[in-house]
Amino acid sequence: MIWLIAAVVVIAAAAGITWALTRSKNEIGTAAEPEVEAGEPTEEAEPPSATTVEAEAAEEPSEPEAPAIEKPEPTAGRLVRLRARLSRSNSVFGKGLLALLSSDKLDEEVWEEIEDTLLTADVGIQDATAIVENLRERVQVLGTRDPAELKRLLREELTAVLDPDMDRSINTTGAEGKPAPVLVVGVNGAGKTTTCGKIARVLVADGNKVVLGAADTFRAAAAEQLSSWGDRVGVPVVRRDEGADPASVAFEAVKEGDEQGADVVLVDTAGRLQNKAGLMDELGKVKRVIEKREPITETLLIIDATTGQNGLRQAEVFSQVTDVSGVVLTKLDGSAKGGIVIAVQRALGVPVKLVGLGEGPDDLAPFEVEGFVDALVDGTD
Ligand SMILES: Nc1nc2c(ncn2[C@@H]2O[C@H](COP(=O)(O)OP(=O)(O)OP(=O)(O)O)[C@@H](O)[C@H]2O)c(=O)[nH]1
Ligand SMILES: [Mg+2]
Repeated sequence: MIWLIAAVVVIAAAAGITWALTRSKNEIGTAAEPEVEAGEPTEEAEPPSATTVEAEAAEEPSEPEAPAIEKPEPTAGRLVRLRARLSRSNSVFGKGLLALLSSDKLDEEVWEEIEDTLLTADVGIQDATAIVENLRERVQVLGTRDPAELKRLLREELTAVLDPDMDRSINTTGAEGKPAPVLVVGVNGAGKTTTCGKIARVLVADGNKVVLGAADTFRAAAAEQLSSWGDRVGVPVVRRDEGADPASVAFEAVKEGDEQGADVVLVDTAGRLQNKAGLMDELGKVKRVIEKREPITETLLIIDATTGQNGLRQAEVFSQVTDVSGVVLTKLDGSAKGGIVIAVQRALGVPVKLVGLGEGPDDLAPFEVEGFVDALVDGTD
């Protein structure tokens, strides 16, 4: 009798595994996943031999080992949730400006200080001058010294310069029945691979079928890093050995995406090579080769916000070889200054679409002008 009960327990556990696997397979909609291979249902469902039963029966009935597919957080309201992460230096900047604007006497010297504060916060010279000119004129016309009114004016000027009408959506709509290739570029260490992983999570959470392409073949660890992001949300990663041609990996990824009926193929690239010209040639080739199969719907340039104006100059080179359609500003939770958002948009003429606010898997938020300006002006805590 005991044998019979034990056998039933084992068969029930095996059935549990089978169910969990099938369920997660449907949820993520991918074909061959390493997690799926790990537990072939047919083998598990074999009637257990007496010895197996004995071993199993001696142990506590164990939980079925379902693959650890994570459920990412929804993106709505992320900027609000992560607002406290925005570097404290940003709220210091907002408060500093307000204090200056509320000075007893708004003379030439104070206006210069206001401009300096904007420049120190990484707002480029063109916008810093424009903000000061506009504020100055409006303060004079209104003749106001009311702090609430001054705050409103500052908020309006910062909002205007950030251009709230720019389209900040990520285009992930491919041609009819074809995957949308999204290319991710940027200098080394900017956060490309991490951002690919974070975006994949968001896409999966929104019900998209995603394939990742590890076109950074410069370091073996790069593909490994991307795979670990993919594994967490059950997204397959197309990768080749270190030193393989990045363009062919990118091509293979799009092909794989097409064959698997994926909605989006995210292609991670290298940020460093022996020399800059080589890297740019390579990126140009990656772009051309992908487009032999499908037009790229979005090219995201990843910029580390903490590198300020200097990082911006380096990033500009990338926009010369790829048609950058959006910027992801990472590490805004670090020592970055808020004004860099303004400078980036001005220099590149493309919108900041997403912001990275931490190393955690869901620490990526859609950039919203209003929420960002509120955080600057009202502080982050
Ligand atoms: N604090 C913080 N760290 C981040 C953010 N985004 C990325 N990082 C960290 O930045 C480091 C570099 O990120 P990667 O994604 O490896 O950068 P990469 O551009 O792929 O680098 P290469 O492949 O070497 O060119 C990692 O330690 C990330 O965890 C962010 O928004 N905030
Ligand atoms: Mg990388």
